[in-house]
Amino acid sequence: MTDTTTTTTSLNKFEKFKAQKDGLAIRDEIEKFAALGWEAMDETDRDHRLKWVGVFFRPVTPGKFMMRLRMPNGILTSSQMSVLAQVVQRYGDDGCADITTRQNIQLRGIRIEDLPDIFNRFHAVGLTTIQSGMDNIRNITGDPVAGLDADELYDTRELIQQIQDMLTNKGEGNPEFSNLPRKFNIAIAGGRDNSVHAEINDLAFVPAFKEANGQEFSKPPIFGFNILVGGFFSAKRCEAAIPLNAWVAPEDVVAVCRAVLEVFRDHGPRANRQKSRLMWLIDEWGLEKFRAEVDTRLGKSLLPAAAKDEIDWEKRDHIGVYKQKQPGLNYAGLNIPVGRLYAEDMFEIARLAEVFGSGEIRFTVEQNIVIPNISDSRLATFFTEPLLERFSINPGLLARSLVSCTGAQFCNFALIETKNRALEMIKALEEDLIFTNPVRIHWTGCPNSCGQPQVADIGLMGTKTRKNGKTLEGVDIYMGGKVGKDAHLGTCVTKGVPCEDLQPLLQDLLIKNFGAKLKQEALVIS
Ligand code: SRM
Ligand code: SF4
Repeated sequence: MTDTTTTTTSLNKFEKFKAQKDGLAIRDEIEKFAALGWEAMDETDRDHRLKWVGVFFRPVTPGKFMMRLRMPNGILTSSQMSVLAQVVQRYGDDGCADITTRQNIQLRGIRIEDLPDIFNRFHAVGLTTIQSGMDNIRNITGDPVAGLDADELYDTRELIQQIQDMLTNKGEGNPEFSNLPRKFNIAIAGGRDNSVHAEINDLAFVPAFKEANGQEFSKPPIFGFNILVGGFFSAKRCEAAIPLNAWVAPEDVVAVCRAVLEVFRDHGPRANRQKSRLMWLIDEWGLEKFRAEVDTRLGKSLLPAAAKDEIDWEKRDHIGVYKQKQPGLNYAGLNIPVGRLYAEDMFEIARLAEVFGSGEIRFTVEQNIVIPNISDSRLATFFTEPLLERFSINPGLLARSLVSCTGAQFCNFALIETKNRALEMIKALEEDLIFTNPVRIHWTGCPNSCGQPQVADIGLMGTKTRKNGKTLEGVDIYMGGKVGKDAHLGTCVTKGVPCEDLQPLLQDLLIKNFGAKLKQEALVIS
């Protein structure tokens, strides 16, 4: 039976331009655009279709583009990092990079005339930006300590690479998945602490053991994943992912991703972009029909979910130095304030990874980095590296958990400036208060929620607010986000606080709800 959802509804303007020319067609036009220059380009190509190759026109800084990479499982090599550094270095003060909330990196200041050269350089070191924006599948997140953590249940690295290779045709571009109804997020958790925020992805896999079937009780339980579907944030609606009531063995995960995406691609609602994410299709069909359609595409029935999953730890932030499962080796988590890097930083990180580790670098969804494979004997020298003064392995308890989206500096959706404001606020709060535990504060510049305020202890979402007859930058405050075991989303508790009045209010919240103490009081008591 053919579903009529996509054929009977009218198309929005995005669907129209996608139908006129597939975004991936842009791959063959880069040389032409480079010669033409950004001002003479067709606007739809420039503002939208370039995102299919990860190139984002920035109306805030016209002519200076952003490039979004793909970093499966958040892993890159020191030579890749050096190439990224070289690219931003050529733009002087305009060039910088941001580690993103999807374990990924974005470069800034990019000139369109340089794209052919940049793509050649990326190709030479195995980097790709393909299908990283617009109606494509975003960077696939995995455990940042996959393969290093003695307690891990599954090393997510290879599986995530396989999924990316399937979805992007090994980074060259895959027209099968270049016209989804909307963006799509996939995550795989490999440990017990849900390091990927599984609950906020359209499709997520969480570790779960399944009893061997009826006749085989004597056999040990089999490792696999329970599947979650439909998690997403948008300006109009935010939902945690729900169980699909299905379990999958690791060897079938790639096929399940393909099946779910085919269903979404062919049946997902396309009329209204505010109602196009996967959950809207699940709402329309009901979970049973959705699951049955996935089974059909898969060519077999998914097994029912395992009775429980294995997420039973609090979420770790990996900041600091930790023993690896490999004897004599350690990984170091460095705090990168709000994920912002400059060329010199990137060269230095690449050097540290080469000199002290194995040349590998990893990103976390908290916008920090991990350098693995540092031997015990090299640790003492590693600790003396000047870069650790800026990118600390032992930062303040607010600084270590701070996350911020791009905000008004580069993003035209932003209602407020975020990154610099977030840093200044943390500095001021840490000056006045003493903390006993980290408090996770996430800033996001608008209701699109790229900075995930709903997963934070305190989430700050940019808004415009009024005070004394004036319109000011303000925030809506979210609280109650729980990550790791029993993850659930926080909700809005206060609306429209002017940014200029925020510091005392946050101070109060931190004292009342998170055990912070005023430094002066602590001194008097002691
Ligand atoms: Fe996002 C759009 C930045 C993670 C929800 N996001 C944008 C754009 C592309 C808008 C634009 O063109 O300016 C932002 C680019 C600004 C810039 O110059 O950097 C942008 N999003 C980001 C990043 C860089 C935030 C960060 O500082 O880390 C993250 C990049 C991730 C990556 O590597 O791919 C980023 N965005 C997210 C997340 C978090 C996540 O995935 O865990 C979300 C919420 C989760 C979700 O998508 O369900 C998110 N971004 C959005 C939305 C709302 C989606 C919706 O369904 O309505 C938009 C707007 C849109 O797509 O229409 C958006
Ligand atoms: Fe831009 Fe809004 Fe996303 Fe921040 S949350 S990066 S301001 S779209």
